Amino acid sequence: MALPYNPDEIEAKWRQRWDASGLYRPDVGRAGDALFYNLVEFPYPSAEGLHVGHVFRYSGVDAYGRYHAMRGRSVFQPIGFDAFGIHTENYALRVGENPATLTARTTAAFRRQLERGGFAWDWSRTLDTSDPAYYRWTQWILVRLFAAGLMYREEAPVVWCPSCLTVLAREQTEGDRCERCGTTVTERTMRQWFLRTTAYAERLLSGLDALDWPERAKKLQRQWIGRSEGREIDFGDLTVFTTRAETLPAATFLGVAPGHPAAGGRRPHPLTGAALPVLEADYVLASYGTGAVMGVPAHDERDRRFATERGLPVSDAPLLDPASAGAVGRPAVRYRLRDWLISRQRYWGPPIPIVYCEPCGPVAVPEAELPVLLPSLDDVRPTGTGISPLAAVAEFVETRCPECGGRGRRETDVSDTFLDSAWYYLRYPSLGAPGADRHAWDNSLVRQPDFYAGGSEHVQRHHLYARFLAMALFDLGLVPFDEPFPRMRLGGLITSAGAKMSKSRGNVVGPDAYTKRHGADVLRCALLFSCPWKAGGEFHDDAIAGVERFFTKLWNLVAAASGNTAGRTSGAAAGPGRVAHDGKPEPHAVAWAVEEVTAAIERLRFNVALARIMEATDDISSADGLAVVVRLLAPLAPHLAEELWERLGGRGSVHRTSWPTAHVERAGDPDQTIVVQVDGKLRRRVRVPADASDEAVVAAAVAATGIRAARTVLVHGRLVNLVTAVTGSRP
Ligand code: ANZ
Ligand code: ZN
Repeated sequence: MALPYNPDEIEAKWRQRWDASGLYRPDVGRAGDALFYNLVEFPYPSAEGLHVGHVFRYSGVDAYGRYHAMRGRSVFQPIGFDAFGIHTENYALRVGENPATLTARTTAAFRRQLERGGFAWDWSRTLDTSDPAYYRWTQWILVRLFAAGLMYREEAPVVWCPSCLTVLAREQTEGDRCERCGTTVTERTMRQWFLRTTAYAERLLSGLDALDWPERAKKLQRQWIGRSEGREIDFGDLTVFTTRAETLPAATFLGVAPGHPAAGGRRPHPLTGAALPVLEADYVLASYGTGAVMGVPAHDERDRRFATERGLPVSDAPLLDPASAGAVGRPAVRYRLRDWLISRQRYWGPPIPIVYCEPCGPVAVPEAELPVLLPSLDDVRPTGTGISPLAAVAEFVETRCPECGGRGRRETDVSDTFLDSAWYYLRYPSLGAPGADRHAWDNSLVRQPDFYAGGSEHVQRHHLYARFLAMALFDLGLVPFDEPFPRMRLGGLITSAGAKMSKSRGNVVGPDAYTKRHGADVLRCALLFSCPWKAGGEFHDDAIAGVERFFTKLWNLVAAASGNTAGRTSGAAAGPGRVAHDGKPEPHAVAWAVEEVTAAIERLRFNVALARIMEATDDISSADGLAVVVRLLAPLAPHLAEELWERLGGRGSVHRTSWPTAHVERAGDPDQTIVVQVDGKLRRRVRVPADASDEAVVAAAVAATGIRAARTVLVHGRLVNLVTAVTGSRP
């Protein structure tokens, strides 16, 4: 079914009006507490355009922002481009193009699609991490961290991707594979730059409790930080870390990481004096604990396997009792978290702003000399030698030492792209204000996003790095808060043909064909209708037809109600006071819709919101009722809602109207909605007469759930909790 309107025409018209009226350019400095900083992770322009997964994520975030605007907030919703980094560079290498020219093209394509989607982005405050005006400040952050001792260079065993030809941070592996390309990584010992994330391990962990984040995100970060309480026990000069000190009497060997200097020797047991062999074992990680373990084959599975392979003895010596186990060695806390390795032997990133000088050592580039510009280069391919292609550019490498003025050589590695994105949210609010080019951010404008929408794949990378950096910058007195994202939700992924979209699978679906044929509103709603925003799921073309049917019906209802029958009309009866087909007077359908849609949007359940709007529209046909429906639809289908609002005689932009409240719309409603919980978890809502007795409310709740409760908790007029078992509480 075709739409009764031309989406290209109508959507372009409204976008122009929004732009001309500055609807999405709030006065960040003056808004005060009314400001609602609505942030979503910005895209990597590492393809020719967006895919519908982006549109899905952004449609939800945009609907949420627009909803808050109608609730009276001054919504600031910026977007930019995470253009530097391996993502984009790998794509450039694959298509045989220079990353600089490629990025210019892909960024423009992304921007065009982001504009066409009808999102409320504030384009007066956008950024691109590969722009010198931006990465100057990424480098400035490194200079500050270096001065504070939070950035250091060290030779260490590091993760190497043999396909990306660079070292990686441990967060950027999945199991033993490169997060980017899926290649199995190897380990190399190299001299590299690190940021001291481990200095913040305890704060990163304890700070999680106060964050309004999904529990699964907190859990993932906790696991990644991996706090472990145990003891350090000395075997002569070799110290091991153990979480099972009581097994010490049964230790029959010492395991060390491959390459450990103590390998091949012997160390006497601290209790028995026996000389235990020190053996290299693959399962002992150099970078965890002390890099050495006591092998207790009788109690540890990996030790048992190793002992069996090597013909080592198994001892069943009795364990220490807890009291004496607490006397051996020293208490020790260890974290799985490692310092953040930020060196990349690649081209497309901000050069690490360090100069090496014989007498002075590594010296930071003075702040006034930033940015250290990335030189243009014809052959940007990674060398694989552990040295960045920038080393080939003599004019870049050779410089003067900022300290003594003597001969210096620049660092030729660039920094990790996750550093670019670890601070971008600090800069957005300051953009467009005077002096934006003179600082990374303005402390009178900087603020935490009120809402952050991310992806679960970033919890142990981007979200962790951003938290570390906020803490470090706070300690340096550079920002007024030490958590970046106090309130965060994770969006699900759109799948296509049952799988996550990827170029290698060939199942990437772009938005353009849909927007061209059906318009942005139809695509937004079809995506949001396909699956829950937080869970994600499969996008089916059927959703397009369903949304078009609904838009057509609503269009015709509005045409009929506004007395304009020029368009296609369904001939539906119009006018206030119409009684809906189930016998409920229309105002109740309106009040119900307001309640349901509000609750759904608050919970980011946009599929439910749309379904409720559709259901309610079956019972609504008056101009007043439809005006409420159009306002409820405005966050989800922003162009169509404007058009219908205008046709209904509404004044100004529908996006500047206030969100309908059930309280007002409910006037005269003889029913009330009761939330039904089972053991404290929301299960249903039931409608009961406003004057129903408590017994009748409980009976309705029991009937709706089929649950026989051991006990019920009733909040008059609002909620029934059916408790099925008595747990945790004493009688
Ligand atoms: C003796 C022992 C006996 C252990 C036993 C376990 C069970 P988490 O909880 O992850 O901290 N370990 C210590 N350092 C290691 C390293 N660098 N590489 C690999 N394994 C290492 O685990 C701590 C336990 O992991 C330690 O306690 C140690 O083995 C091992 F029945 O010591 B245990
Ligand atoms: Zn790789």
